[in-house]
Amino acid sequence: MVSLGSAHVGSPDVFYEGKAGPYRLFVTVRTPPMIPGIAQIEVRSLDGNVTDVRIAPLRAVGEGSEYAPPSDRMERSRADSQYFTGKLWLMASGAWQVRMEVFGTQGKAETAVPVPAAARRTLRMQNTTGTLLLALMLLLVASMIAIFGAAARESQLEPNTAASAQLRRRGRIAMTVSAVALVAILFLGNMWWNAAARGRAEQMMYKAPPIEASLQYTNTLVLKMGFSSWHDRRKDMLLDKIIPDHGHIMHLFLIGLPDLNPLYHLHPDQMSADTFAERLPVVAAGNYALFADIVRESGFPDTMTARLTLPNLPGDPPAGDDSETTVASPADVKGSSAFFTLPGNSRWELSLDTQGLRARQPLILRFRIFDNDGKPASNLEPYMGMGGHLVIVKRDLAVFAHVHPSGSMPMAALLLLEKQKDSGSSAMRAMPGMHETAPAEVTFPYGFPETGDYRLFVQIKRSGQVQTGVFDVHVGP
Ligand SMILES: [Cu+2]
Repeated sequence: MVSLGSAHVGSPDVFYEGKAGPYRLFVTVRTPPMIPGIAQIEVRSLDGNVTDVRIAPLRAVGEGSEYAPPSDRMERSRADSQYFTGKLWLMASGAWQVRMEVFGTQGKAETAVPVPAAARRTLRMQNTTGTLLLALMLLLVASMIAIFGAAARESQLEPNTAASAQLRRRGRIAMTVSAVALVAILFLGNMWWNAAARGRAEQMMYKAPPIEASLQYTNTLVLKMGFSSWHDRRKDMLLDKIIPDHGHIMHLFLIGLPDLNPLYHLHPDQMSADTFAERLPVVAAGNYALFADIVRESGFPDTMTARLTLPNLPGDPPAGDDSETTVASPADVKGSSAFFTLPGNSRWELSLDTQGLRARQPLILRFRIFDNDGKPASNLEPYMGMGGHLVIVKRDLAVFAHVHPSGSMPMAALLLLEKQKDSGSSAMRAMPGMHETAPAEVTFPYGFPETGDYRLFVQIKRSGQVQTGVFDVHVGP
């Protein structure tokens, strides 16, 4: 399986919803596919009157996180005064932050959004540049052939005498030999260049570390991380150590294939630097796609992927933060809302701000939880410190994202930035994502990266029990 994105799989943009002082912001950072490259930033103020936003890129941790470069002023939309756009250069791969100063009628406020930067592809040479360079190369080659020819034919000629037939022949031979030699040099040079570019691209282009899964002692899943040259080159950026993200060193998702049913959300323990293990709960035999989320000390996230075939396994039902869900009838989202019914006690509504979903469009996914009698649920509890967790999988597995009420970045990365600030002004404290006004509501900011069919698994906790709502959505162009 190929993993394309960084924070997740195939979902490289960052979506954040949170407070900067008195202002509530929805921030989208479209990360550049090439590094160095330009990140596109969109800020929407959801409440309060914002007049000006200034942004600056900084490293997430280390020396580079302490000295902010001069900030850039974001452009305010003429049509929508609470919408701002801007661009920032990200000069190297790794964990970055976009620091924001927000000005408005309620004064100045600050916040920061973590942004993982990683090259996903290389830029092709522009056609005009390529044509120009090809023409220059041909001119150079033709000139060199002419020089070799002239040297062989005329270098020993007396002034004012014409070259003899024999000298002319010598000239032609020199031209032929030099032409063959030059073509050979160009051919071999091209081969060397391509090999060097490939090797370099392999090191520069982000790749999640490979992970190997095996079953030991009947039902213990052992995961061993492999070597990734991309990460190895970035040891200087504190990328090797793994830190817990919302209470767990790893979030492991097993998704049944081919129908994306069932879903296991597990939390293996770290046995050594590169080995994780989890005693599996009772598992039905089948093929599974495995997604393992970890966060590095710098706040840089990795989602490692593998395939796994499991036999019927005995075991206990999942306990604690672990959960399992097998859904017979997921809700099909048409238009702007859909209902999902969980046997027994609850009815979930997904409502969208828009009619239908479009690729790359930032939006807030809003889930409301009701009791059977139609009243808003009153027994929601934080689940791993937050109002909810959302797992997004594209049918063809090209996209996987693990999103939270604060956004698509790892919560551990958000906390790192939070710690850098001294004051309590920021609002990443609103991390739980449980809305005070509507306690039975959980929201997630996100943008689907491409068109296609997706499944959403929303996980919340009610009276000590983890529940999962399942919604199928179609994202149009
Ligand atoms: Cu989570």
